[in-house]
Amino acid sequence: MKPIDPLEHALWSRCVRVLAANWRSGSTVPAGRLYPHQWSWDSAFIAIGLRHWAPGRAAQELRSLVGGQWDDGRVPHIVFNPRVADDAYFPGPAFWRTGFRAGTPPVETSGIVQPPVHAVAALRVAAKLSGEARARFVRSMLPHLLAQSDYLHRRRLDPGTGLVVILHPWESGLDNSPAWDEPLVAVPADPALLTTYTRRDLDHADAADRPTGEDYARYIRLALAYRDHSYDDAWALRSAEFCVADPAFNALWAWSELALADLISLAVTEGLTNRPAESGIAEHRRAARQITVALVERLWSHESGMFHALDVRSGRLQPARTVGGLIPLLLPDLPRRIVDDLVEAACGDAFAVGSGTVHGVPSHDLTAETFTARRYWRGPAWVNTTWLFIQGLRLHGRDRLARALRDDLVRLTSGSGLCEYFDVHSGAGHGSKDFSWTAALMLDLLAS
Ligand code: 9WN
Repeated sequence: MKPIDPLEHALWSRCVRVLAANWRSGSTVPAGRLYPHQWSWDSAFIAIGLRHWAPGRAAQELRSLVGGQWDDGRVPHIVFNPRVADDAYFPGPAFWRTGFRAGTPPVETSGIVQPPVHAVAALRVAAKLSGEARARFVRSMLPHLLAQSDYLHRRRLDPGTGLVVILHPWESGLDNSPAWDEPLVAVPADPALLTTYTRRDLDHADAADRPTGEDYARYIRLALAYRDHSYDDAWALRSAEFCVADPAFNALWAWSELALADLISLAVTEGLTNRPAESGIAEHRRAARQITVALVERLWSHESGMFHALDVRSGRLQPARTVGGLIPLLLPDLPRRIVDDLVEAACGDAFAVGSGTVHGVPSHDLTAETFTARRYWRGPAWVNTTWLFIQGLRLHGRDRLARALRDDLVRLTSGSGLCEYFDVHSGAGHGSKDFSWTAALMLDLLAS
């Protein structure tokens, strides 16, 4: 599996070294100092890469994450490591106080979720395991993944759109994306909150790269309100100040529903479950189709030729063009003309993919006033979102562009290191160095 090309071979070894260094007896931290716990969608990406080098570890990674699942099925966005000091990361366990709520696991976790990429990861990890190890892994993961899917359907679905909503920008994984700017105007930013709490991210990263103090004041307010209503989703769907249907989250949910159907099918074929084959498989495939239809009906914009976030409170489709609006390319049931438009939007002025003038897929519209070269999700390219877009390109037979993006990422990370994100023009790395999902997904691209 190791590449033969010397540049790719060297990159492979570097990725393995980063993943080995960020492993903490049972799971991987996204970055040693900035993110010293286990994060939800990070672990899915990490497992997708780890399976090429250490499939047993990839299985452990996912099992460790679902050890933090709540009784209602939510997979929390952080599973805290009890051996790490509470104030090493903000907000830590003392802020979320999930231990006081019924139905939470013995480990401390946060109370919000992140995009559900886990069934996709589990399916790919299962394919790398064999014999008893594979049987044990599939048997142990399936109930957790079904419960996660059930949670999203039962507790997070907005009946008006047929899409799930995010209740906090952190739930998107694209934290300070300009797609949330308008919905966040409705959330008062109280600077006094930042005198009560201390941000830890600024101890390890440049303030110019990270979300602003005002962003954080809003993040804290939203998290406190959810926490103080015992993480009750019925309350949140009615009353939370931030309630958004995000195209990326929903596309990843539909993608996971398809993977879940395939995982059930595998379990049935290999005699690992007593579930009646047809019911589960057909149900999850149908769910994926329904989500795709809802995405097209509710979040597609003819003008921009891409998907946009919907502020459920105001009913307004958000004008910002962001990478999240390109991620639905992952879905196989998209109408052909939408696939064509999405690829055209990615290759146009706003994202310039494939033009040779930018690296990866920019996280935000290059032509927008709100574009910034280095601030987190407001411009820079990230390896995970670029990797997701590559998966969509491959699915729809756009192999030449997929290959060009892959080769660009290989050159970029070989030159700038396995950083958290990159300036799309200069290629300079920002955020954390030795970032786990960058290393893991580069392993996956090198293996493909
Ligand atoms: C808040 C861990 C996480 C990623 C997110 C990324 C960033 C956290 C933060 O780091 O978010 O969850 O402190 O900024 O935005 O996508 O999962 O790598």
